[in-house]
Amino acid sequence: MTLQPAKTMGDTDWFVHDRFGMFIHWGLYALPARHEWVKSVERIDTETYDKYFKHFDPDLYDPDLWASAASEAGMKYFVVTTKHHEGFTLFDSALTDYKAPNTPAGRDLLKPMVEGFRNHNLRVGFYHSLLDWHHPHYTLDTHHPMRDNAEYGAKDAEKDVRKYAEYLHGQTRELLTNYGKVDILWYDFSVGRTEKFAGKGRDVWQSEQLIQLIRSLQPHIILNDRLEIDQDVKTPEQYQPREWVHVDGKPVVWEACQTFSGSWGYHRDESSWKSVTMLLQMLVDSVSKGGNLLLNVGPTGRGEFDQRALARLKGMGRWMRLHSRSIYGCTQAPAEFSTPQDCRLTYNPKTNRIYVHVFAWPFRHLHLDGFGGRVEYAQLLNDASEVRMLERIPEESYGQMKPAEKTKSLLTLELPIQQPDEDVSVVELFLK
Ligand code: H79
Repeated sequence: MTLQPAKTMGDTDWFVHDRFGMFIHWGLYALPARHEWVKSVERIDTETYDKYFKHFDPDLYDPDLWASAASEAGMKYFVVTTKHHEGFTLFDSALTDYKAPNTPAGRDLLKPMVEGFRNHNLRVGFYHSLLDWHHPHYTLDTHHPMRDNAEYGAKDAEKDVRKYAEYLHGQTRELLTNYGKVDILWYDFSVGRTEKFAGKGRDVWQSEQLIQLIRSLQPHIILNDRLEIDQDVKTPEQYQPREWVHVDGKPVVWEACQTFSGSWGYHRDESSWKSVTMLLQMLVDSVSKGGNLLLNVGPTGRGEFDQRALARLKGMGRWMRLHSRSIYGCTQAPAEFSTPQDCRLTYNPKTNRIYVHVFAWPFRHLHLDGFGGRVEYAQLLNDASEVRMLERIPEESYGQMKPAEKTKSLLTLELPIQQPDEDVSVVELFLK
């Protein structure tokens, strides 16, 4: 039996099939180019931060190029920051002046992006920050850039955070009304309380009413878990969970979000970029535990994916062209098949095939416990070359083990000495 999460309100059928999406973090923070949290980390006041608003001019922005890079990498959906914590919106909101149309960009940047990605058959998702370091009624909390500024903090008493909630609901209505069908809404995030500051969660966001509004506008939408009320998907951030994510003991739909290099916004000087192999292993690892991967790109202030991002997307696409069969429509393998050391298994229940992803290439033999008598045929996925199933394991052939000592459940494959694909090699097993 394969694990199957219980149905939720949103339509997750396509989501758990497609498995691989692109996150896009694009905002004013592309200009400082040293983390999307720069305003908070460096405690920059809004007046100073304004220089990025005045100079935001993405002259090379061409969403068709972004969408084709995503599509060629094998991604099937995208989620873009309509607003991040800094408060700046990429779209033409009637509720604020702090938006792309009022920068040198001079226009709604979201609309052409949605069109561009739809043209490439990618599903559409919006990330929207619950935090807002620009809104006049957003009070201080432990992450706010002005958290140490007593003079600024004194004004909190005059603020009405309910007005901020209205603004949040209003922008949500705009996003779900003016851009056609939206497949995913990805809020971020609820702030814990500290000794000095109150937290912000479902009471401040008015989460219940907000969810009602969302469902009334787009009932099928996939809504994440960060309004402090779980909905359709759990979202582990910057880590790979050890096993299928469970809530109250039950498996749920989940999606890991990961970066190329640590920062989500464009970061010029980061040197912690992951390799193509590591990124593919993260994708495989997610699917092997019944989850998705949402992999982030931070476009530059000129409106482009930089060369480091493009090179990795290309590398992933090269692999996906030959191996996507082990990703799309796949999930965790049934429990009776155990995962060999250094491997990840995925399983397609429709075709009844198991995919063995070999992360560290072994010397000639791959021993599969639980597979004995269950496999009709085995091949390498990249070139459909047969992988022979051994009747007798080497220990038997050399008389070091009597046939009776080998368990029936064991299947041994004979692999070539040379690893067939330098990224992640895959053996496709056709089950009986
Ligand atoms: O949008 C991306 C992040 O900016 C956002 N979620 C993803 C999708 C996020 N919000 N909060 N967090 C991530 C966790 C907070 C991390 C922090 Fe830090 C640690 C904030 C301050 C210390 C890392 C280092 C981020 C800024 C400095």
